[in-house]
Amino acid sequence: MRIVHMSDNHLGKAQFHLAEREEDLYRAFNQAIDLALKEKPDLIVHTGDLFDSYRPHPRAFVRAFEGILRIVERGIPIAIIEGNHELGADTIRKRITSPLINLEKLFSKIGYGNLFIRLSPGLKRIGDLVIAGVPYASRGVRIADTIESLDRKARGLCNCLSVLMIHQGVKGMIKAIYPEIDFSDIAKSSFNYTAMGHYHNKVVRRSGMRVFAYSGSTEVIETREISTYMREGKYILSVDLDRDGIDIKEIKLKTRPFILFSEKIESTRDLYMLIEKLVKDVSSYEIKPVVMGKVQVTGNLRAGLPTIEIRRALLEKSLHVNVREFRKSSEVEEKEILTGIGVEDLVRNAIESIRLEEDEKRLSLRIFDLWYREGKRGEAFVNEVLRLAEEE
Ligand SMILES: [Mn+2]
Repeated sequence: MRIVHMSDNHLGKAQFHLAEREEDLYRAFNQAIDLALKEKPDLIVHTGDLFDSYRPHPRAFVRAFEGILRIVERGIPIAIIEGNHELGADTIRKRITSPLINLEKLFSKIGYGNLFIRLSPGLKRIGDLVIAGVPYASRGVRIADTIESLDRKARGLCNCLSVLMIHQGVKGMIKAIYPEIDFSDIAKSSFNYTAMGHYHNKVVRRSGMRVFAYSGSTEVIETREISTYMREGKYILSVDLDRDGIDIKEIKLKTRPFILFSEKIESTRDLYMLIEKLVKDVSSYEIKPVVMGKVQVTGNLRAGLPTIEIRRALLEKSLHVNVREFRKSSEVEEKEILTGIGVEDLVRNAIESIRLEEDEKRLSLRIFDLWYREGKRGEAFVNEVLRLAEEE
């Protein structure tokens, strides 16, 4: 039995407000599907954040529909769960809504209701395989109980191989920026393969005969992914599931190159040496790269000169150039940029230091969570804040 695991396409996101980046994400999604189909899988599992927003632009919705149609038209089922990005408040109907519900209706209408499988949460038997899926649940909601109950039902259904799909930050699997559940919560279940979404870098962990894996996103979604992306790239996973064991093929996607740099500059000579190096680097790619960097200026170079000169030299051969200039090294800023960790603590400490009532502090943190961890922006953010205020 072969399944292909993919996740986190974030369709509709236009990184850096660039149409090209929106197209890049569609391209990566379609490439992932092409490569998945080549594997001739019995099933495709999608672990959430297909869309970047719970109210995606019709363009993103159509692209998603067209891509998934290519899967189901071949008679291949796709199982999917909601990620945090596709869950939001419908303030008129006073309920949580998701664009995956609309996709489900559409596929059902055109006769593919049996092949487009949304688990919310739920369980489904496909031949000799049982798949269970739990959509994203925010911190505080205990999903361990849901997993345990699905595990029990799966075992009751048949003596089959089984797959669990979740969209959570699992402590013990990732450098926990957002730990939401513990590894023990999933390890104590009996699923053969646990497919995970939410974390955008690939992580494959074996434990005896079982495998727990994040396939990672199909493109660079957040800038904090860049350094890992430059070393490893982006993937989908082709999983050969067998009674005797699990074989995993990591299939690399061909995605837009990124260049990340961090340099200290003392003189104009340093600056032009850096530019020369970057120009060479940028020119070595077939596809125009995105360049992100920071320069720490220590000498008496004119403020703004490095930024202007680097941009001018690279712009033609790059899709996007983002250079930040620092006069003094700021330890906090540096930490934040290098690791992406620490932001939550910084905000938490800041909120703690303000004279607020406990419930006000809690609400402030929840609002910060919505923005930082759950990725809610614009109207979605406002709707969620209104809902929270109503609850409190
Ligand atoms: Mn995601």
